[in-house]
Amino acid sequence: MKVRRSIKGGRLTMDSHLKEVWRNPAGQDILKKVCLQMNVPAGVIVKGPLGNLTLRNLDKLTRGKLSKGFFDAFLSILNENWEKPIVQGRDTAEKGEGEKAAAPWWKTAVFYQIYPRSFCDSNRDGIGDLPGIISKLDYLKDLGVDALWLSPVYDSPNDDNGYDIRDYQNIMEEFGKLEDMERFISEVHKRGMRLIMDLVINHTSDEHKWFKEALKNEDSPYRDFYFFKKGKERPNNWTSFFEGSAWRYFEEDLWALHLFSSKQMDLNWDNEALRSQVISMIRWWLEKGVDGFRMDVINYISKREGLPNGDETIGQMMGYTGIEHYFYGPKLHQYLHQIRMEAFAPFDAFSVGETPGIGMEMAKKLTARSRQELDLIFNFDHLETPGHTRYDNYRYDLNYLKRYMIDWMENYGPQCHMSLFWDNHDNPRMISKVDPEGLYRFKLAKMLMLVQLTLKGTPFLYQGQEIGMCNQNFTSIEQLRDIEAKNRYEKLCETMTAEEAFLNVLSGTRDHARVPMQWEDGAFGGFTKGDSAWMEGDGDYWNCNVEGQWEDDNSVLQFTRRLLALRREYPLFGLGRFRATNQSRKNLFTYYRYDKDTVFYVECNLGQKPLYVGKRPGNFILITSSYCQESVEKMLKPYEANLYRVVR
Ligand code: ISL
Ligand code: CA
Repeated sequence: MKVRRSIKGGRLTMDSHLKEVWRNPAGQDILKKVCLQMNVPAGVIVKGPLGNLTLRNLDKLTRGKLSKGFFDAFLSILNENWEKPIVQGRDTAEKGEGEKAAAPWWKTAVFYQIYPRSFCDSNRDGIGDLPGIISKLDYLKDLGVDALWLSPVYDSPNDDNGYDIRDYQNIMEEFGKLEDMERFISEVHKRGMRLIMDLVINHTSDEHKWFKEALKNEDSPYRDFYFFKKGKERPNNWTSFFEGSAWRYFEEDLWALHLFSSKQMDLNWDNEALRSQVISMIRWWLEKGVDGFRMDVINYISKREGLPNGDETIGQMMGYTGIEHYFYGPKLHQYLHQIRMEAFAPFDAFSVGETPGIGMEMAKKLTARSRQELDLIFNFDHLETPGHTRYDNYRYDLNYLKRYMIDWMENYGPQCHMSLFWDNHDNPRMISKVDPEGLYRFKLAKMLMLVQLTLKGTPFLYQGQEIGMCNQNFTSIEQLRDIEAKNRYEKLCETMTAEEAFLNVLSGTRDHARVPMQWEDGAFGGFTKGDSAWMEGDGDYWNCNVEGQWEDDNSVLQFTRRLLALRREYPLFGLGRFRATNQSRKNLFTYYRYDKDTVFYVECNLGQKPLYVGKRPGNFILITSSYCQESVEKMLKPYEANLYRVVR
């Protein structure tokens, strides 16, 4: 068969040049990712002679190492997304200075994520709950955050701590009742804050009534809400994020798809009735006054038709087989736009999509105002340095974070807005990845806080970050609760000793971030007044807790509070311009944030060795420092971070 040459009609083929692939948003993101892993500057492809290679040449050069499946999948994704990337400044929805007047609230807001199971227990059963959270709202208000993101509180059998929903319109018994949720919404609003809920709509629990009906009755309209397949063999080779095949066997040759745990069944978004039921459910919550949603793995909702086998090479590279068929699926943009128009827009609700694997160009398409899909996205490329995964035991080099952030600050475009986060409920604590021994724990916590709160975008703090909570010294698998960690441990035990398996799991377990919040230096850190907690950490609350830090002006907590107050006073932190200096100097991260009236300057030592910096001009007025006093000797101390105001 003769293949059409090049990009005629927008289509890319095996005869397209890498230069042309680069012009395609998905193509650019994927090439960037490959280059990053190979430690080759991506510019080589656009500018250098490599850009003239065709995909067919590449195939020959790699001597078939990249399979046909690899190129097929690559080309499908590219051709589903042939439109030009969003060009900076061309978005008509908002531009330059005019943007400030019209900027939506979330562009200058700071969010705080609450993991309800571990925040505060009100009834002594050892499990955090809604009344417990309500009792801490004054604290959050005093801290100075603008909005809360609440991880799932819906009715759930708790296979994955609430990310497996049984009933979207009810509350998990352990957390309270629907009335508690309504009271929570109104108490948040009373304090002038906003609230977003977690929306898990890629999958439901296998105990959801739709799934139960579908399983029981072949002719049920709910059958097509999920991916059921009949046959002796597994329908394809996709793997689950939580180990093993992504297919669960039910009796009589019946299989159903689950990308996560075997109790989290994937929903079929190609079914129109499913879409409309989910949309009504979202509206039901918005009518209750919720201000928006964080949308769980939302980029996985559109699966490629026919659910083709995943390419084994990609599977090995990414750690999961099949991912190329759903991480940026053919109808993703269409479904997001539908949800936006039918559910979010009428309420002017805010949305942040959790989108693992999405690169910058795809992100532009997902968040450009004019396209009406998502407001913000969370991707995770900054959480590990190139070549590492969450389960590697390594030291994170902050110079990578610097490069990554400068790239996004400069290239994401004025019409797009970034989410800024270091920690969440799915990852070990950032300060522990950078400084595993904790030698400079609180200094580092302050530096990272300063960076997070002064870059352009919308910061999301995770509970405990404001006091510098860090990873836990878990000593046995029995202490862990997370299904991902437990499944991984079992799997690893097949090929290594229990000790080795535990050490591997220890590096990456999500439980580091899920231990109870450390409120005071008493039993269970004040999280519960009962005699047990659903999960226990290593007793770190004795030396790191809210109560102690509240009294201490030099604490991470008070430092955070001051920065939050400053951020409130100056919308330029969310909206203004960014200019990095000293870009090529290792361990030195410096930048200006400014608008037409005000200029701030941030200066950080990203390492543990003292770092020489030039003399600051006299018109740099120190606003705050991660040390009690800034270094005067032109040397920055370990992880020293200073914020200046520049007076003209
Ligand atoms: O951590 C990952 C891979 O190493 C991710 O795939 C992670 O599972 C992904 O970010 C999805 O997370 C979200 O959906 C999961 C849930 O377990 C997580 O807590 C949630 O944040 C399934 O609902
Ligand atoms: Ca409780």
